[in-house]
Amino acid sequence: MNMVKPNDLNAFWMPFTANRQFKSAPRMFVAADGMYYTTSEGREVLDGTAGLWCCNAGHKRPRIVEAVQAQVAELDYAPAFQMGHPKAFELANRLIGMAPDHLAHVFYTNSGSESVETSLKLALAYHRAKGDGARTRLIGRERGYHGVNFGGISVGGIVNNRKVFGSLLTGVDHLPHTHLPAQNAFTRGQPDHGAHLADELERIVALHGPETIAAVIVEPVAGSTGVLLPPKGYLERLRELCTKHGILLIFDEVITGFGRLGSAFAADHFDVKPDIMVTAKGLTNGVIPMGAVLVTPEIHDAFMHGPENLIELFHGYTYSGNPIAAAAGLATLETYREEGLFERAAELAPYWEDMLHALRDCRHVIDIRNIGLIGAIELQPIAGQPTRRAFQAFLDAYDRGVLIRTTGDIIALSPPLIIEKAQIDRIGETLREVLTALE
Ligand code: PXG
Repeated sequence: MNMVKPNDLNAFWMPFTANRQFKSAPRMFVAADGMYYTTSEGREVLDGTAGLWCCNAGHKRPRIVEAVQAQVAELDYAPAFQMGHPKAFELANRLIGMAPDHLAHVFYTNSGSESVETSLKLALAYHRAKGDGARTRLIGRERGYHGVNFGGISVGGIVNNRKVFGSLLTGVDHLPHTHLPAQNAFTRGQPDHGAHLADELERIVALHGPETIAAVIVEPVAGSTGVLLPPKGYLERLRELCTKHGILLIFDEVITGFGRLGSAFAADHFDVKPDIMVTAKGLTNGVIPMGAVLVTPEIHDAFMHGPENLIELFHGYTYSGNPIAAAAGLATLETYREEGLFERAAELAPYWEDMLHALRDCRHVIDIRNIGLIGAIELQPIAGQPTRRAFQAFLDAYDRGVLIRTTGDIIALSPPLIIEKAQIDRIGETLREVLTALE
């Protein structure tokens, strides 16, 4: 038997992490409260990223803590197939109550990745249920992030997430990304240029024939790829074209959902109606894994045929609608409502925008982008060493007590919606110090 010390870091192969770098100088969080993490050395670190875009109400929120504690003591697990428990239904109703009016049914998953797979499978099965089974093609977008499972990386467009994993799904095509720095750099909010990129869908439709295309999936605001905002008019145009050609439009709202843009969902913010909405993360404030896919009555009802005692959709997870996740979800939505956190995000957004754009004169900065409580600062990469400069900024900010995220040479920020103005100032001051000292 291998003798492994309890504090040996070797056994855990960490996800999306520079494992060898981490294990040579570990960064460990041992507690969290409100806007702050506590490190294993007892240092406080201001959370500029809501964990990984998920703790929208901040940390250790009493209502959520109590709900999870009570639920685990009352009903720990109920079979997800052919059995139910009340909170999963209650949460579905709450979700439908806060979602755009045209969405009426909820399918539960355990993560953003599973929500994406579920949405793609639903799109294919829906067309087939309607007798339109030739619609099998899925359209994603360059630089899109839709989680890490095979469907998601197939429609996704982040090269490193795809290239070593084989041939992926067949029958997938991609829209161009919408990042046009030459025209749009340093735009506050949605950029003016690029709506025409949605018309590329016409080209893809012409190439394959509209009757072969099941769905288009996009992030309303692309997060993981480094915060790319939809140009003005772009999402509206995509919606028009999908409707025109009988293609389902899927919004992946894993990061834009639950208040990040200052409204419940990006679909509300942009006033564009997707046929399917993919969510996770902020649904439970990151406390328990859970995702939810919201669909229209048309999609749901297309399956509700045939003998009543037969299963209508052969899809689901052991933990779909898990009681503890459902309890966490209910308490989370109640926390958002009670504290008016989505409105708070909308109110803070201009202050947030000013903090970010004040960094324009800092060294290395080549673009700044923002919307709601999301921000991105793009740095000039060090020649021949992409990602190195931003990663150093991440380490330096952490040493100075502020948690940021980096992707490529882009600093991405997405603080909990409970952030105070003084904490926004602190993020700005810390970034200025970091960028000034950065090689
Ligand atoms: N879709 C979108 C749009 C996402 O942003 C997923 C799907 C997958 O969710 P899961 O729960 O399977 O991880 C995501 C996840 C970052 C970062 O810092 C972003 C994500 C995850 C981790 C880090 O950009 N997004």
